[in-house]
Parts: sequence; C-alpha cells; structure tokens
Amino acid sequence: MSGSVDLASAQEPYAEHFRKFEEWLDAGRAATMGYLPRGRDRRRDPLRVFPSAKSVFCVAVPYSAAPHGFTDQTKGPLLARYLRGGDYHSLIAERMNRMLESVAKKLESQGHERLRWKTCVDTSAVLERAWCSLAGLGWIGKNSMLMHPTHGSYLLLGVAFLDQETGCAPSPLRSLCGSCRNCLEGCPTKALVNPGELDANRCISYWTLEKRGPVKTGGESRMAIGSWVAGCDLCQEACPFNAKVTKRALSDPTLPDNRLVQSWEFLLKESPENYEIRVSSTALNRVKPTEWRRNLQLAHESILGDRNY
Ligand code: B12
Ligand code: SF4
Ligand code: SF4
Repeated sequence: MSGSVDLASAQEPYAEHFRKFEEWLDAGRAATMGYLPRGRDRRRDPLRVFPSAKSVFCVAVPYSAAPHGFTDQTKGPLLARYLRGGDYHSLIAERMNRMLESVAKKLESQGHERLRWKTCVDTSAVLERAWCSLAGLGWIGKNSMLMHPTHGSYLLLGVAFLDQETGCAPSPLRSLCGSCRNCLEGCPTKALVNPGELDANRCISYWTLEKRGPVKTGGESRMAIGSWVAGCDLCQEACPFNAKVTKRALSDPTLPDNRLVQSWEFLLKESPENYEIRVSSTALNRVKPTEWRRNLQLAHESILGDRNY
C-alpha cells in the first residue's frame, strides 16, 4: 500500500501528532531510548531532515502473520513476526527507491524537473506512523499501531520526503477501534497505559530489543516475558483486525522464511560469534550478543523456571 501527502496541507494535523509525541516524551515513556528526545526538533520540522521537502510518500508493507518460532514454549522461543526474513530497513528502502526512480524518470521524460527525495525506513528522526496515517494508509489503533481495515497491523512502514508536491491533502482513516480494548487488556505487563499510549518502561518489546544492560523486572513482569526473546506481538495478536490475516497466513502453503527459528538447545549453546554471523542479514542484527544472551536467559527462566544455561 502507498500514499502521499503535501507538507503544506498537513501542517495542522501533523502538529497534533507531534504534540502527542512531545507529551509522550515528557512523561518519560521513551525509557532509555535517548535518540527519541535527541531527534525532537527533526521530528517537529521535516525540513531539518530533508531541507527541500514539499511532500511525503509513504508505504505500508505487510509481513507474514504466522507465529515466528515455537508454539510449544518448552522447545524453543518466540520472535516478533516482523523479524522474519531479511533486514526490512534495506529491503523496503531499496523497493521505495526503485519506485521513486521510475516516477522521476517518467516526470523527466514529460519535461518536469528531476524529482529528488530522501528515504527513511526506521533510520531517521521521522514520525513514520503519523505520516503514514496522514497519507491515508490507516488509523492509529489503541495499541499505538498503524492499523488498516483489511491488512490489520502486521505492516512495516517506510517514508520518503520528496522535493515536489503531489497534490494530496491529509486523508487519515477513521478509527475502527470502537469500544474494543483487547490490546490494552491483552498486554501482560500493562504497558498500554492509555489508548494509543505505550510506556516503553513496561514493554517486553523494549526490554528485548532496545534496552541495554540488565532488565530489572521482578515477579510477575519477569514471568510475563514468557518465551519472547526478540520483540513481542501480544497486543497485535489480541486485535480482531489481525485475526483474518493470521488465518490467511496459517492456511498459506508457502513456507515462511524461518531462518531465525532455533531450539533452546541450539541457542543456549551457540557462541556469540556464530550468533552475529547468523543474524547479520536480518533485522535481529540490532540486538547485540550480550543482550541476546540476557534475553535467552530471561525467557528460558520464565518458561522453565530454572537456570540451566
Ligand atoms: C521507538 C519505537 C518503538 C518503541 C516504542 C513504541 C511506541 N509505541 O512508541 C518500542 C521498542 C516499544 C517499539 C515496539 C514495537 N515496534 Co517500533 N518503533 C519505534 C520507532 C523507532 C519510533 C516510534 C515513536 O516515535 N514512538 C513514540 C510515539 C509517541 O510515537 P508513535 O508510535 O509514532 O505514535 C504516534 C501515534 O501514537 C500518535 N497518536 C496516538 N494516538 C493518537 C490520537 C490522535 C488523535 C492523533 C492525532 C495521534 C495519535 O501520536 C504519535 C505521533 O504521531 C518507529 C519508527 C519510526 N521512526 O517512527 C518504530 C515502529 C513504530 N515500530 C514498529 C514495530 C513493527 C514495532 C513492534 C510491532 C515490534 C515488535 N513486534 O516487537 C512493537 C509494537 C509495540 C507497540 N504496540 O507499539 C513499526 C510500526 C508499524 C505499524 N504498523 O505501526 C515502526 C513504524 C517501524 C517501521 N518502520 O515499520 N517500537
Ligand atoms: S509489545 Fe507486548 S509488552 Fe509491549 S505493549 Fe504490546 S503486548 Fe504489551
Ligand atoms: S485490539 Fe481493539 S482497541 Fe486494540 S487496536 Fe485492535 S481494534 Fe483497536
């Protein structure tokens, strides 16, 4: 799915997104993710990211909704679904660049000025969900995900600032969450503190993907990690808009790319060097061997209640 929106016409609704972002930062919800407050001014003003920006081209790319890892927790761990396959940062950016290159050539052949752009796939100080929602690709669900009525939330986003206008005004989709609160209730650590507001300090995804050093969780929270070793999909699994996409994925005969799926036995014996080589072409490469080891230990202890590592 793709869409676009001009910066001039998006000013007012974008300011509302940015206000939410600032409130979130000021409430300490970003935990130790220092790059978020550091990029505050660039998120406020996209011209600081790409000085000639006039519009934003956005994509939302679905990924397999089939569980990623072992459903029998005693055999092996679970990983977030979005980590399946190659590293999405480069894959989506390359795809967007190819699309924009062909648009640029077409425009040039029609006598227009050469189009220039900057692609950002989780790599720059950009509020990707905000831009994708303003470009009409979905609404922001109570789990804070960009949601689409047919495709649910198992979507990865990409944004490119263009130096020409596309003539598109903001067209956010109306929220279809209604009175549902499944995601808030389904989060085992109560990290969704209000509809659309996630406190990273309490989130398994943050603990396993972003937090450096020890994860200080005790009792119930520690047990809530379950077999998640990288990311967490529970607030998405709880969502009725993902039920259909999951059913479709489970009945798809093509085998998903499960290169990261390994048993506890394999993982607990694996050397840090081997881990780095094994994950180098995937988005898991963001998790360094020390944190990976910590995640394995936390999850294994949470599932099997022992320290057999
Ligand atoms: C930091 C970060 C995290 C943090 C914090 C998540 C969070 N909810 O803020 C942690 C590590 C916890 C995380 C987890 C995940 N992440 Co993340 N993450 C990011 C990152 C780098 C920045 C997000 C950010 O700025 N957060 C701060 C909050 C305040 O901003 P926001 O999430 O954009 O929220 C906006 C809306 O909530 C909006 N809003 C909310 N309610 C309302 C109401 C109204 C009326 C309005 C106007 C606006 C509004 O205001 C905010 C500003 O626009 C983005 C990439 C990027 N550059 O944008 C990926 C990104 C958001 N993550 C992504 C993914 C896939 C995940 C996980 C699913 C991974 C996993 N399985 O573990 C989980 C999902 C957890 C969840 N429920 O959000 C995708 C989301 C795709 C989608 N469909 O939405 C992104 C866009 C990466 C990408 N390029 O695809 N992530
Ligand atoms: S990713 Fe997991 S821990 Fe974080 S808000 Fe969603 S369900 Fe809760
Ligand atoms: S679980 Fe319900 S409230 Fe949460 S995002 Fe999905 S529809 Fe919205």
